[in-house]
Amino acid sequence: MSLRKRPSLPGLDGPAVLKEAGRILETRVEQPSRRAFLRNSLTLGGLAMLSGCSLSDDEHVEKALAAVSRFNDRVQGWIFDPGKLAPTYPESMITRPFPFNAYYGIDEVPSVDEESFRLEVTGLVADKRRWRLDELRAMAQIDQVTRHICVEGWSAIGKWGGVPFSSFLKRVGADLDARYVGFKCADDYYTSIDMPTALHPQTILALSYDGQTLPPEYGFPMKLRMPTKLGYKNPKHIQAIFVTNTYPGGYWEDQGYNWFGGS
Ligand SMILES: Nc1nc2c(c(=O)[nH]1)N[C@H]1C(S)=C(S)[C@@H](COP(=O)(O)O)O[C@H]1N2
Ligand SMILES: [Mo]
Repeated sequence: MSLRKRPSLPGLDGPAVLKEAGRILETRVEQPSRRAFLRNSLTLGGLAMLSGCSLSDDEHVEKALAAVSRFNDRVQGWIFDPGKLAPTYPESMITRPFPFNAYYGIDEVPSVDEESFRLEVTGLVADKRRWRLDELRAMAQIDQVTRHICVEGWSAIGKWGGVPFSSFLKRVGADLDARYVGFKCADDYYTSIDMPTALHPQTILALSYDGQTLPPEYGFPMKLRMPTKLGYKNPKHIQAIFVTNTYPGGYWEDQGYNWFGGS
């Protein structure tokens, strides 16, 4: 890492401090106390301050950011409490109209044909049968009013209904000890989540929005709705679900967004 020393902090060997900080943080990850560990959570600014250096060129800043992001994934995965529920709201607080967002405009929303649609389920699952939409609708449904938070600076409250994702994973005989569940979407979007979040009681394979069939712009035929994760982790237009131990990444995650993406 090329680091420019700050003249105001003489006597500090930046690279050595950085290396030492990294070593301490790595060992802390393995320690049992999550609370103690949280106090040592790190930001890039903190890293630069700690080292008495300014991160000077873009490539090295990128590398440092990627390292901090991977580190934060581990912290977030570690402190995620599978029993803790995200807030829910009364229906009177639903945001109307609910905002649309995608990496393209609303005129390019994919149209999926209900009759020919089959959900693909692959990877570490016992039953790789494809699912018709009405078969999913025949499973027990729940609904919830929760807040969707987008990193682009808006949030909105909506009501989604569908199959608890944990029921679906159990039904297809998924390996619940696998690390990841990945999603491929009709618009080429893709993302993946950790298994503890997949099994969280508020994670639903959503088939409806506000009591009606999920409209095209909000993700027909189905989206994964997780109030414990930021907007970009909630895939719309899901076509394929796979269970894997190989890190699948994601559309925004591969461009630098934090993979865990907790909200
Ligand atoms: N298939 C697909 N899913 C996606 C996206 C997308 O572009 N394509 N965008 C994500 C982002 S960044 C957000 S904020 C939400 C927006 O969901 P909404 O249109 O229901 O508000 O969808 C997420 N899921
Ligand atoms: Mo978003």
